Amino acid sequence: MTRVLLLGGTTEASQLARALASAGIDAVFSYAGRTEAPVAQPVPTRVGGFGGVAGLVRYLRDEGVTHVVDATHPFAARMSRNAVEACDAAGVPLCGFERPPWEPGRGDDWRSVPDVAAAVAALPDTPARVFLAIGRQNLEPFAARPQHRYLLRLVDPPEGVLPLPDAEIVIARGPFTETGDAALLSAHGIEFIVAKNAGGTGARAKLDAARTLGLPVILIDRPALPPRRIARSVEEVMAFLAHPADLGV
Ligand code: 3Y8
Ligand code: NAP
Repeated sequence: MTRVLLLGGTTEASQLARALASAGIDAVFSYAGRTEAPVAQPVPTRVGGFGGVAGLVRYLRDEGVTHVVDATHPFAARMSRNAVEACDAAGVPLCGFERPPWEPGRGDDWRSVPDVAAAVAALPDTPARVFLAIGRQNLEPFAARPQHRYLLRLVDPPEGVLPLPDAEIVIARGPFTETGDAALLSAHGIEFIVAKNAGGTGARAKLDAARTLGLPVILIDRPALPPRRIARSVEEVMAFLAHPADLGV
C-alpha cells in the first residue's frame, strides 16, 4: 500500500499535493513550521522538524512510509541531505522534485556568486539602495555592509531587532508578479537586487522586473546536494511512485 511523505514548502510541492489528492494516493505533506500560517494543503499535513536524521528514520518506520518525495526548496539543503541519509538508512525510496536553476537571458545583468558571504562582498562600498529578496534567515551577514539602505521582503513580521540599521520591510508572500515587483523596485529607487537562484515561477518576477528596469542582480548559487533520483515534473514523480526502481540515480 503506497504511503507518501511529501517534504513541501514550494510551489512544486503544492502542485504535487493536488495531484496526489486527486489520484487518491495516501500522502502526508510536511512543513518545517517556518511561517505563521502556511498555505493549506489538500492532503493531511504535519508541521515541524523530525529531529534530524534519526528522527526522520523513526518517523518513516512509525508511519509506514513507502516513498519519500523531497519537493523542498533548492536552498533547504539540510532537509534534503537528511532525507538522503534517512531514506538510505530506512530503505525507503526517495525522489527529489526539483525545478531547474534560472539561466540569464538577453538584457539580464546577473552576477552569480557561490554563497551569501560572496553576495555581501559583491555589494559596492559606496552606499546603495539594495533589495534583499532572500527572506529572513540569511540577513546577519549583510550587517557587515551597514552603509546600504536595504529593502527586505519577509513572509511574516520579524521578531526582535533586525541586524541592519537602515532597513525597510515589506511583508508579502509570493508568488509575485513582474508588474508588482517593478513597481516595488521603482518606488524604492532600488539599485541592486540580491536573490537566491531558486528557480521555478514563484520568485522569478523580481528578475524579470530587474531586466526591464536595467538593474543588476547578485544571484546566489544553490548549495550542492548529494546525488539522488530527480523528477522534473509531476508525471515523473507519479511514475516514481508506481515504479520506484525506474528512475536511475
Ligand atoms: C514555510 C509556506 C506555495 C509555495 C510558495 C517557491 C515560491 C512563493 C518565493 C522574494 C523571494 C524566499 C522565501 C520565497 C518564495 C514561494 C513558495 C516561496 C522567497 C513559503 C512557505 C514557507 C516559506 C519559508 C520561507 C523561508 C524564506 C523563503 C521567503 C507557506 C511562503 C526568500 C526564498 O520567515 C522565514 O523564516 C522564511 C523562511 C525559508 C527563505 C529564508 O531563508 O528566509 N521561504 N516560504 C515552509 C515550511 O515551513 O516548511 O507559508 O505557505 C513558501 C514559498 N515561498 O505552496 O505556493 O516555490 O519558491 N520564500 C527564495 O526563493 O529566495 C521570496 O521575496 O522575492
Ligand atoms: P533547512 O535549513 O534545509 O532545514 C533545517 C531543518 O528544518 C531540517 O533539518 C528539518 O528539521 C527542518 N525542515 C526543513 N524543511 C522541512 C519540512 N519540509 N518538513 C519538516 N521539517 C523540515 O530548511 P529551510 O531552508 O529553513 O527551509 C524550510 C522550509 O521552507 C522547507 O519546507 C522549504 O521547502 C521551505 N522554503 C525554503 C526556502 C529557502 O530559501 N530556504 C524557500 C522557499 C521555501 P529536523 O532536522 O528537526 O528534521
